[in-house]
Amino acid sequence: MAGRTKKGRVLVLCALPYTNAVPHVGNIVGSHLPADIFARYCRLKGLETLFVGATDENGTPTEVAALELGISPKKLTDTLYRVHRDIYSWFEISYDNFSRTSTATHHRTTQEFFREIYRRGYVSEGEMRLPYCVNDKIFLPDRYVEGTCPVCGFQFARGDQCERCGTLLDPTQLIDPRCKVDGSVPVFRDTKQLFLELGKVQDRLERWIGSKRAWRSQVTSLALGWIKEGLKKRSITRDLRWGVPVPLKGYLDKVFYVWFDAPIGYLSSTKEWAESRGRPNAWKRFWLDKDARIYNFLGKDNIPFHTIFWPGMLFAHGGINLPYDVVGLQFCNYEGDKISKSRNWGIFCENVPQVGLDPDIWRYYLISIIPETRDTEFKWEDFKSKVNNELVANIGNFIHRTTTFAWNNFGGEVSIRKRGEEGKELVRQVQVVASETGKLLDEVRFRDAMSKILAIADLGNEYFQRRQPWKLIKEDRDECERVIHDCLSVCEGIGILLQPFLPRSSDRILGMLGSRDRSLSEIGKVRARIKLGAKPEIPFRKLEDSEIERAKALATKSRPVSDYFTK
Ligand code: B3M
Ligand code: ZN
Repeated sequence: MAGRTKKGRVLVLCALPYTNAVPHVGNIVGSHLPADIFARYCRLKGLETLFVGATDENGTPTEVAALELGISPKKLTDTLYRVHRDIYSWFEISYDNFSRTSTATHHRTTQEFFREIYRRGYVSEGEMRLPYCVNDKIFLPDRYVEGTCPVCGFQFARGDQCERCGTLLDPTQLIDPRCKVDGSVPVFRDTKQLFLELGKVQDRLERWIGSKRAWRSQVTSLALGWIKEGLKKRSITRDLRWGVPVPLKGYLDKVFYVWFDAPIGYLSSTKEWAESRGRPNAWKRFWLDKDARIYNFLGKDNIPFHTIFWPGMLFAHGGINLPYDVVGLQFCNYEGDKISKSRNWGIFCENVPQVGLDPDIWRYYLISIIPETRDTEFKWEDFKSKVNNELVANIGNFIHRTTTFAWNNFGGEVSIRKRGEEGKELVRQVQVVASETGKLLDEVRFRDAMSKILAIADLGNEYFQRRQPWKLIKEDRDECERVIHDCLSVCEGIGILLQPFLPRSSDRILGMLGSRDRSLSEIGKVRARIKLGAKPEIPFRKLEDSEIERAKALATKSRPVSDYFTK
């Protein structure tokens, strides 16, 4: 049922990346790519769809990275914003707006949001003991204090969260804390802060999460687990300079905690999109209208913030739509180990364009390793075999043999009066598999959905093989024309279904078939005449070992962030 109605409105959101690093392949498969496929699918289905994102530029991650590099936060974020934006656009991530949390609109939206939850009594004042580094002379951001997790004993737990057991932490809870910048032992100093009273929304959060039957079980169980422990108030301000200033007397020299303003970035980016379209109120269609569905895509380490903290903020504010689905993804490793920039282990996106492969080739392999339910792994051997054995040998081969046959034997134009019985049966099967593909995409299951498209190409290849058009052309030209027409209809269906996954290839294939801009509902529809739009070309080319070697040499070299700032 979910998402099958023809009319509807969908807002697709992808976790906002920090501007303290350049994205690696895990970031692409772990949020941007699945969010993009989903947004493209919703558009293809004819839903009113908006897909927005931004860079998460405030607070400690940026301030500390800038400190380490010896440059201003502004310089860092200006440069890295562009790097992020260009990488996502290279991978054809179809953001309708990709903004930044340093914009005036975002600052204003955050401050208004705060005023409202303050007015409604969800903010309290208090003292906090915060780690202060006497060497760097700053209060250390939570995640720049490291120590032993009081819950599971992990020795490298961060001050905001233990990466091993997922517990949300406060730096004071860490055993043996140390400053991540210079290793010194921080001193704890008292400072006045503002707190979000999460306890006041606990019941509502619990009921809300409990009602989410369609969420992935790992997301629901994580979220309910934290609620069971009891939600405590959480500080929403910091003693930093870089960020959104707190508009309250007594706190004017502080900024908001980055996890407070970052999710509001979803809202600000939508507002900016609306303003840029000259329809300043259009953001309300997605955030206030009850019919709109908001899908959040994010990595598993961001699940608590999207199932507890942000919804908690929304309950405190009232009137704004909560997420409809929180699609929490797992991690993607590289060749047997965790991706790590410092160990130079992984695929680093800044070099991927230089490799010279089409973005769709990357997308095809990356889709197969979207970490939907468990951690996955990037392996070059798989990259090559998936592309060559599936994309080239199955989908590509079927489209190529069909179109070249039509071109060579029928001048690229085939007509029929009526589909034959076997053709009808073939198309019926294709339609069944196509609707299964849609259902899987409704359930945000990308890998299974993609494999359904392979199944359609299998049906086509079997049909081509069985009907032997190369023999038929000599015996019964009309029947042969019907068979090729059937096969071209299947090619068209594949072209349409590929659109969310491999947008460029889909365009190219549909262009070749003379059938651009087809919608899902047109899959399998009889067209009396199919006229190819161009001389057939090989849709996908086989990858050579040398290309894999070259890709490996280039894409696995990480570039230090400091490189972007040295002349
Ligand atoms: N920037 C964490 C991250 O990049 C954080 C996400 C914010 S989403 C509102 O993993
Ligand atoms: Zn732990």
